[in-house]
Amino acid sequence: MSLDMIRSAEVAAAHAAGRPIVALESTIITHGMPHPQNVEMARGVEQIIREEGATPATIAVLDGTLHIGLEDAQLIALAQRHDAAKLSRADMAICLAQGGTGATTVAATMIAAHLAGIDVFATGGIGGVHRGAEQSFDISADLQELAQTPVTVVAAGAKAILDIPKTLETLETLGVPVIAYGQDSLPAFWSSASDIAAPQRLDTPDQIAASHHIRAALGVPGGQLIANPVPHEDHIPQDDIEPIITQALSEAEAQNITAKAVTPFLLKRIFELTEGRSLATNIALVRNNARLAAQIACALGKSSS
Ligand code: PSU
Ligand code: MN
Repeated sequence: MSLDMIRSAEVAAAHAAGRPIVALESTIITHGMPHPQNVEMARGVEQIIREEGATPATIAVLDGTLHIGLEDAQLIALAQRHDAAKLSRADMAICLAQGGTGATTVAATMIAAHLAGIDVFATGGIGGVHRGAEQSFDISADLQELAQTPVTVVAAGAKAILDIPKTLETLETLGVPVIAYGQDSLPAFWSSASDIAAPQRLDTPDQIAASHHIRAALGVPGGQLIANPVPHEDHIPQDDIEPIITQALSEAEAQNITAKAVTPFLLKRIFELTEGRSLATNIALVRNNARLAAQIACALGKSSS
């Protein structure tokens, strides 16, 4: 059985011409940010990718069809829905089979991007090992996906609500390269630096494109995680954000928030507790990641033949 996959007009034209394309996820739109900032972010990010000479492909499941690139009206409608499912690796086929509508997480977006021949994907922060995972066993499927699907993911590191050292250890076990862009320290989502040294460092889009190609030539499965620091003028120091994360985590525990609801709950509470500062930084870091992802996609195009 073949899968019905619809490319937006813009993505179809870029695909036919072999031009660089950058995938974008949709869970960040439906579950990561409030309306209307979510749709402003999504459209702004697409525009940055175009300005860098690549084509944006926001990925989602709409009424049982996998969309690679959304038309503007579809993006606007999705951003207003409150009933879109959060689709990870385990959920996507069921949503498609049932004719449902859902937004793709990092894991599901990687699967769809690879299927559509897209090598690079920009997001905010990946999911990872949650704090207290030794009790809850809550480890995002994003990590396993990075180990098996060959897409280069540009993020501002793992979301700082997570246990960053355990997330790094897990990625190391899975053989996923964690590459800080242009600095030695691992970025920590809202904060441009942390006291954790990044396992790897690269300084140019060309180097990242080269290592993407060499991994494929070596026959090593899986992707690479590019940890791109948020610009310093938009960053929130770790000392400012950490007490707020701690408070949001204790509220989540008191309210018995579990499984897929944890990340959206924490992002929303941190947004409220910082009076919007965390959201402004989240938007800034996604925009910064989109720019780098587009540069990597262009570099991959130059070096593919
Ligand atoms: N980046 C953001 N905001 C988000 C996400 C990423 O800036 O909301 C989403 C991604 O879709 C990621 C998901 O895959 O959060 C992780 O969810 P979980 O922890 O339930 O695996
Ligand atoms: Mn989880």
